[in-house]
Amino acid sequence: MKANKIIAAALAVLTLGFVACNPNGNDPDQKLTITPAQAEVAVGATVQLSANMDVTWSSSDANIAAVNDKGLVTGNAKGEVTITAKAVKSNATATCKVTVKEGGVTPSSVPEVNVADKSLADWDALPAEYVVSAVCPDGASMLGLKSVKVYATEMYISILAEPNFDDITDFEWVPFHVYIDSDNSDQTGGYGDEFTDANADILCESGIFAWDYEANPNGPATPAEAANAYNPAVFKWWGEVGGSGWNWTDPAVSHDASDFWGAIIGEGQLPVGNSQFVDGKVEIQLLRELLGTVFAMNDSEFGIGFDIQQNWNSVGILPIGEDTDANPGGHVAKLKVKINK
Ligand SMILES: [Ca+2]
Ligand SMILES: [Ca+2]
Repeated sequence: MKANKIIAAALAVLTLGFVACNPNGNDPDQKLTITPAQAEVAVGATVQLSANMDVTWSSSDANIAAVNDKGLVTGNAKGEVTITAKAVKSNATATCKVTVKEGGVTPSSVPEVNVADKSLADWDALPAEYVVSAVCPDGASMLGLKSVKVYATEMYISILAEPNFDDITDFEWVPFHVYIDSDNSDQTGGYGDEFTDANADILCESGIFAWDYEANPNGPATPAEAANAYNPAVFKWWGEVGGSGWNWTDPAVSHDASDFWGAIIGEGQLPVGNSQFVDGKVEIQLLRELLGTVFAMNDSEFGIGFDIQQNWNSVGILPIGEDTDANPGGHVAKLKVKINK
């Protein structure tokens, strides 16, 4: 696929550029992240932060919000603080902006998925009417994705994806693409290559598995060893409405190669997403609130679809139907997700 070759070329160029200053390459396993990336708490209430490694926690102003050694933040007075996590084994730091609101603010009753708990039980507790699923039929043209579930709130898009490890065997870099019709409109967006509705406005691109060369010089023994933080580069559709192919960037920002890293943020910069690998599945959370600072977002419903790649070729698409003479490729429209709020 042409788009993949261009992405691969851009990756190769950027990899060369980064080698000199980053001996670890682009290995996101080494990157400290906090979940959630930002939070709100009422005076007298608490909110739990999590980090993806052992850290110490500190607050920029404990009079406004204090944090304990487990990442539990307590709101003390109206205001804003920065909570900093510092990695025990390195000097890496990551921050979370916490806004404390005055008492009387009722804590949101909307449940969120937790992508730092090494558990999928939280999915069972979500309101079923807001959880959308797709399962790959046996007769599909591509079997690399067994199933996905999607759940969205005003803050997050949460995704549970199950790769098919018969098709995913080379863990050097396994791209997982998320295509979002953010405004729920066929009058904007494009990319009809893998779905019948060519209306995607946003493309999120990152790997869900990447081989950590330092930890596993001979290659990962298991998918868990290759599991990779999903912090995507985010691209905007700028081809013709309803078009196909590689038209993902923002010409209003720039035309140069650096823009291939996305319309708003790129890999390894501001956290857009987070993820964990549990029981053969990948739990991903995208910060919908942050996407909304750049993209038009429908506030009640949106469309979403996915592909997974092996050696830069798509081997799985969801949703997908059976591959038939009437519908070669079995392409279908993206899933529709209602936002719980
Ligand atoms: Ca979970
Ligand atoms: Ca659209």
